[in-house]
Amino acid sequence: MTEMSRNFSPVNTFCRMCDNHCAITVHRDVSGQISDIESYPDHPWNQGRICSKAGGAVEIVNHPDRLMRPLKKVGSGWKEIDLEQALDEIADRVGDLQSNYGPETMSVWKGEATSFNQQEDLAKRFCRALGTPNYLSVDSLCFCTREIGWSLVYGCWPKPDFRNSRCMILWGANPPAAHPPLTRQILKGRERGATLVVIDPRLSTIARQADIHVKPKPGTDGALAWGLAHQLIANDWYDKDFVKNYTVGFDKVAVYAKDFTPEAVEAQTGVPAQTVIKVAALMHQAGSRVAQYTGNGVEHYENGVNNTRAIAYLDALCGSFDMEGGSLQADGLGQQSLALYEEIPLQQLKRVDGEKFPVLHDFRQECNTMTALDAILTGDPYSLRGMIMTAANPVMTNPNSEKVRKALSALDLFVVRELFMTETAQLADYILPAATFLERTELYTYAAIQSVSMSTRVQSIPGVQDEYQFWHDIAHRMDFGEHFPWEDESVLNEWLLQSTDVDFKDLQNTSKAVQYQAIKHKKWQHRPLTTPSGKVEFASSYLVANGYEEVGEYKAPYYIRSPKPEYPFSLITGARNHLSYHSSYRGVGRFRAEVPGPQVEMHPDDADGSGITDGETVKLSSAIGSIEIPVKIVSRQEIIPGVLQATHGWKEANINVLTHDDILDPIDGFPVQKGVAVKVERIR
Ligand SMILES: Nc1nc2c(c(=O)[nH]1)N[C@H]1C(S)=C(S)[C@@H](COP(=O)(O)OP(=O)(O)OC[C@H]3O[C@@H](n4cnc5c(=O)[nH]c(N)nc54)[C@H](O)[C@@H]3O)O[C@H]1N2
Ligand SMILES: Nc1nc2c(c(=O)[nH]1)N[C@H]1C(S)=C(S)[C@@H](COP(=O)(O)OP(=O)(O)OC[C@H]3O[C@@H](n4cnc5c(=O)[nH]c(N)nc54)[C@H](O)[C@@H]3O)O[C@H]1N2
Ligand code: SF4
Ligand SMILES: [Mo]
Repeated sequence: MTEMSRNFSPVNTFCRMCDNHCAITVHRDVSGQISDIESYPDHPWNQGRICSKAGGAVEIVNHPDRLMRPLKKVGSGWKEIDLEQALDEIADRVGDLQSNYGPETMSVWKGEATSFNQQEDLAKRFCRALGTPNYLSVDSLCFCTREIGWSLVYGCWPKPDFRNSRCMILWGANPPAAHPPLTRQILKGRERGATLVVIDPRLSTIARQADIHVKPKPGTDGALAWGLAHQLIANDWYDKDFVKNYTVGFDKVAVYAKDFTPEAVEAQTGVPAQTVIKVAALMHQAGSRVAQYTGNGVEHYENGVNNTRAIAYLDALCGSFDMEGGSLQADGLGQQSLALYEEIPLQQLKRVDGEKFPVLHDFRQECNTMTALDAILTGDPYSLRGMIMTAANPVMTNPNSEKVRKALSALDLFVVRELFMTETAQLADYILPAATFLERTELYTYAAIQSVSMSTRVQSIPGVQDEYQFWHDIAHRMDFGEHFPWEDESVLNEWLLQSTDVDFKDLQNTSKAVQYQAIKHKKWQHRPLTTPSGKVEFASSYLVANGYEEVGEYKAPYYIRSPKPEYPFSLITGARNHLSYHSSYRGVGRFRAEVPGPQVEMHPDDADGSGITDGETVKLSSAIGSIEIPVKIVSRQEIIPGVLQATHGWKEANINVLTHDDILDPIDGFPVQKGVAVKVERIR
């Protein structure tokens, strides 16, 4: 960093290279171009630390391939057009489609790259105002299973208090790659003497630090959780007062857990019976200071919701729910609602996923993307003909890529808002250049510390719109401008905070946080939970009413339930790597230099068995499709034999060509993107 570049108005704001929203300071050079990113010292979430992804934003905002002008598909090529013309044409075509085929023929799809919360609610607002129930998003394969699983039990998704914990349990999560600020909390917990248990079929970065690394077969976490419940109950190690006074359905859980003896768990999961006994004893010794966290590794299986429920029960059994050192029932900011759920309920309109996933809809007010893509191709329950997509690249990230490509190509109108020309954008009729996070201002809430911050717009590029401006401009071209009355994002932010005690001015032009509510525990003593019974629900009458199991019963994943000899391996996909991010950031030179290309990790015994050598390109196939991909033979401890791993998002070897959009969790519709039954064939 030169002295010169430091002279030009550094801006304090937040990083959104991932969903952690770390506080940063952005520097600009003499010409005003963004030139460097540093950590900002004084924010309670990242505490003056940032990871090496943050600096990549400099390359992204200034990238020569960045889209700066709207593109319209003409024949098989692209024509640059003016923004005003593009917006006029899009608004006209949306209007025509809706007049011809009904309002529900349109859909909106929001991806991961603009975070959740505010941008999501804006997109939902647009959808409602447009009059269609077909809001689609990456959520239906990102975190809904975790949120729904925990919320079915507690009415919320509790946040682990690792710093004050005595026993920290990570299920299918690798925070050093995925959530660096969480890693620091885990390390703090360790420093203070907590035991770290990591449950993962692979030796992930965090597993290397674990006191106990438990390696279940993919998709069998539910059996393990039931095994731990069995131990806690059979040994009388559960919190009887809490269970008696604040829960419903314990008897049913006690009966169901009976079969999950340590030996039965070993048979299902491959985890030695002694390990199950040891982990349960550690939980017991930690009293109510057991902090659990579930990651993506429990999802992407067709049994994810019930497996998550089984894991969630353990908090209640340990008496650690909303306890210091256990988990926090975090209070929300209470900002104004943007999503128009009540104002425009749209109950008269049939959703494109019909009645298939009522639970997903009740909790998230959105439709399942896999089912929506099917509807485009089949016209069942009706034909979905239009889509506006932002911040997503589902050709690379949704399961069954070839079908995704086919479905999106079949749309009459497909509009994509993007930074770059992606595999998905290529299928669009219009591509609109989108603002990056450094060209927006938005609120970021940090639920675990009950705090809020607001990012600052560092620069604006003429013709490159932020999310709000785009929704606003289309709404005003159609007949629902009244739902987008705010002049710009900043005015919107001020409005959002009006229902809170937080002063907009306190958040302006700073990377500081304001705590909107002091942290308090044991709120269940005086406030009912938001579950139907107001208590912790071991058993769910709501699920029974929707046709599902009362307790979180364990079902083995499909590759175990109905094994096919021709597909002998179980493939995990998507384990995060520090410098790769789904399909994004592949164009960042400094990341590309450090991240190896696509590869499939394999145990040495599996490689020996087939004569495969390290680095050799093989053909990897599932019942859905095949790709060619180089093999990385890892060391013996790094993965369990019979299990493979490949990270998603590489166009050179797109692993989602293999994953299942046809085997879905019956409760929320999550697809099988992990534990995929595959075979490996040598090419040469
Ligand atoms: N650098 C980087 N950071 C990211 C992302 C990224 O792409 N790159 N993506 C962000 C997003 S959107 C998300 S959702 C989060 C995800 O964050 P995490 O949930 O922490 O995801 P991973 O780091 O992939 O860790 C998942 C772990 O689960 C393990 N696993 C796989 N199958 C199973 C199983 O059946 N049982 C168990 N117990 N473990 C299993 C995998 O081996 C892997 O180590 O990361 C976020 N952060
Ligand atoms: N096989 C397998 N597949 C997976 C996973 C897995 O573990 N295994 N994980 C799944 C998970 S958890 C997730 S969250 C999804 C993510 O799936 P997606 O939501 O499709 O995420 P990305 O691939 O990162 O695509 C985001 C796109 O947004 C663009 N973009 C970046 N910043 C902005 C912005 O500010 N505005 C706009 N408008 N666009 C922007 C980027 O250029 C990029 O093309 O992948 C899922 N897919
Ligand atoms: S963890 Fe890294 S990439 Fe994510 S917000 Fe923080 S600094 Fe940015
Ligand atoms: Mo995700």
